[in-house]
Amino acid sequence: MTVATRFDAKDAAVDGVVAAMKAEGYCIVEGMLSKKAVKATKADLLDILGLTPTGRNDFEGYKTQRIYALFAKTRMFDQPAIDPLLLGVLDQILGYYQLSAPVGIFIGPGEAAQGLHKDQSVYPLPDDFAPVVVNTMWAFDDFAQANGATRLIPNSHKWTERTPTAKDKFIYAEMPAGSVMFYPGNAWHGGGANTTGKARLGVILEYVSAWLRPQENHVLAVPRDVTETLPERLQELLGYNIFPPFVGYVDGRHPRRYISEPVRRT
Ligand SMILES: O=C(O)CCC(=O)C(=O)O
Repeated sequence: MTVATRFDAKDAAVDGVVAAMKAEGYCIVEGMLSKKAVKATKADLLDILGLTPTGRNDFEGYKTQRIYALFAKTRMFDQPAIDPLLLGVLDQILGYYQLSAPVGIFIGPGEAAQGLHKDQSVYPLPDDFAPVVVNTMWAFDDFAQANGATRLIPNSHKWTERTPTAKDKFIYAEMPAGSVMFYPGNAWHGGGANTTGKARLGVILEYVSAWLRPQENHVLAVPRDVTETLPERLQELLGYNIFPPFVGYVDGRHPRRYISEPVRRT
């Protein structure tokens, strides 16, 4: 059965996105952000990029800038990170989850293609393990093959004991600014080469099952006085939550209680 892998946000439903991710290993939803939100977010990120170094290795990209500790640096993702469509997809695929790696990725002119990888290979799990990571790539420029649109091998999320070869065909996540590509952590993908003269801005909001450690330690990255001001669901996604029954407790209690209340020592 073929499923749709591209929707307009106004027609996108959780079941359709999950079906595409399960069948093909990705789903693109156009128009998740308004033109106004794209413009405002991009302006904020460009300010941050003014203070952000280029990458230190092939994976980060020597001509690419990456904004880590995103929730310490901008408020523009507080709502996108808890978007109802996104949370609905995460509820179905992961159940209990946290933010793992929220990262701005500005692929500069002349950058080479990033090596193909599976996001969940950072965890020592068998190849045929169920998805423990769901990633979303948010476009703040029109993504095209030429400017480094993410490349992904459809169906590769079903592979076990197999790695990509030169014969495998990619799709390029070509999509207008304001779109989002959803993909599971076991799909082979990577940033594309940028052969244009302009950098490409995207942001990944990557989530991981709550029984695993997130890639970035948000409890240290995001100052406590900032966390106090955030929506409760976002606080939970930044680590102030448990995996039932009590993984992640603090002093025997739910971590939410300690956002504004330090642990008593006596
Ligand atoms: O920038 C992209 O298109 C993808 C980046 C990526 O997959 C990563 O850095 O893990």
